[in-house]
Amino acid sequence: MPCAAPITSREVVVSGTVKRRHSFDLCALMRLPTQLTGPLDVVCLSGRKVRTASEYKGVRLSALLDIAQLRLPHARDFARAYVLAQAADGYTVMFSWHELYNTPIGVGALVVYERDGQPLGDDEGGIGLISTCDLRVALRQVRALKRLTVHLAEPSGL
Ligand SMILES: Nc1nc2c(c(=O)[nH]1)N[C@H]1C(S)=C(S)[C@@H](COP(=O)(O)O)O[C@H]1N2
Ligand SMILES: [Mo]
Repeated sequence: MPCAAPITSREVVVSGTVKRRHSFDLCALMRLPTQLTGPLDVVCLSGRKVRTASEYKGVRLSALLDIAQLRLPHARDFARAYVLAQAADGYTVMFSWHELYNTPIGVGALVVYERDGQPLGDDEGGIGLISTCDLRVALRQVRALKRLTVHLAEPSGL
């Protein structure tokens, strides 16, 4: 029986409510300022340890958003902006603008392409995402990151 191909990503598209839709392949990511995580336990909500890594290398998620630039009807609308990070298998996690730009979470939210000095292979998803300041890192660790889509939450209409 043939093996299923692993889900993998070689390019991340930033779209949605942005001024300039942008796609970043590995070369484009590697040209941006890099950030290293330091040692990290990747733990799921259940407490199960998925892996221990001595270091991931990547670029800040907010750096990609800065390049694409949010498209805001009113300046204050950043307060209701959020980003969906989506994987090749449909796995989706969310970051709010405030988390990324107004809390320490943003400093540790990285689009990653290397672990422990080795490129993330196709069997490990290629390009991924990790949020190192989360309490349980495995959940917002996205394998095979394909899309970052910016949205604006609907105001209440009051
Ligand atoms: N693309 C993708 N990423 C994912 C998931 C998934 O189903 N698909 N599951 C998450 C959960 S719940 C866990 S525990 C970890 C498992 O890590 P691993 O798939 O890198 O081993 O991946 C996270 N990232
Ligand atoms: Mo998990």
